[in-house]
Amino acid sequence: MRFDILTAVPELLDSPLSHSIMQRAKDRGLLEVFVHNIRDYSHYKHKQIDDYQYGGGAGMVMMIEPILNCINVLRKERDYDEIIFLTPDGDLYDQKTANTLSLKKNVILLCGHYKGIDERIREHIITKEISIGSYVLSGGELAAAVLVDSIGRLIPGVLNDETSALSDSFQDDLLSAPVYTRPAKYGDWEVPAVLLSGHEAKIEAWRYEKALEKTLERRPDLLRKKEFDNDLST
Ligand code: 6GU
Repeated sequence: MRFDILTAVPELLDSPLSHSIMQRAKDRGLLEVFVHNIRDYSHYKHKQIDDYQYGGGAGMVMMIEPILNCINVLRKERDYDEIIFLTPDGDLYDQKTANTLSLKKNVILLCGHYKGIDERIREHIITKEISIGSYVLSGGELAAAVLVDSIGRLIPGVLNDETSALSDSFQDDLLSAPVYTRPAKYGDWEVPAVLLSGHEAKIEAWRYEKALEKTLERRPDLLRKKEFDNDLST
């Protein structure tokens, strides 16, 4: 899978996608990430990329031309399945969207900045608008990194144990059960006995119960969604 990320601040994306699982995915040739500086595609004086908004008001707006120049250079080389704009007023991102996007081949991520981008880019070029949560970031770069990470790890072969993505929180609309490692006893902090029992069925049942408990306590909305999804499939 290939991501092309368009940004006015490419430095923000240097590190988050170059370690751990993301770096391994790149090394294995399963994930490619290219970061493009929108400024390099500006033909205006001083490589200008934004301007005052029509109608007045505070905040600069990113202009059509540098963004479109960059996208057109990329589109000449390959077809893109999605051109996504990261914006706080986009559709709320979730695991289901990550799963869907992990099946795509070429995706452009456009990071907004300042007051926003010229609406005509959104109208005519963008295929999907995504927000990663109900709060405001200074720009779309951190959100783009969140997308690449959450989607990249779903590509077959990226995770070492193929099943581990399946037992992630949210993958089955349940939060994860607690986990423990050595030592079995740390002062008077003890690992639940069932996990030391070697009884696989009991361990599985315990984990499911704990996952249900935690979900009920912290995210009852996920259980209602799960019930609803089950009703639809029966
Ligand atoms: Cl995608 N961008 C910005 N600037 N803020 C956000 C966001 C995106 N998602 C949540 N807040």
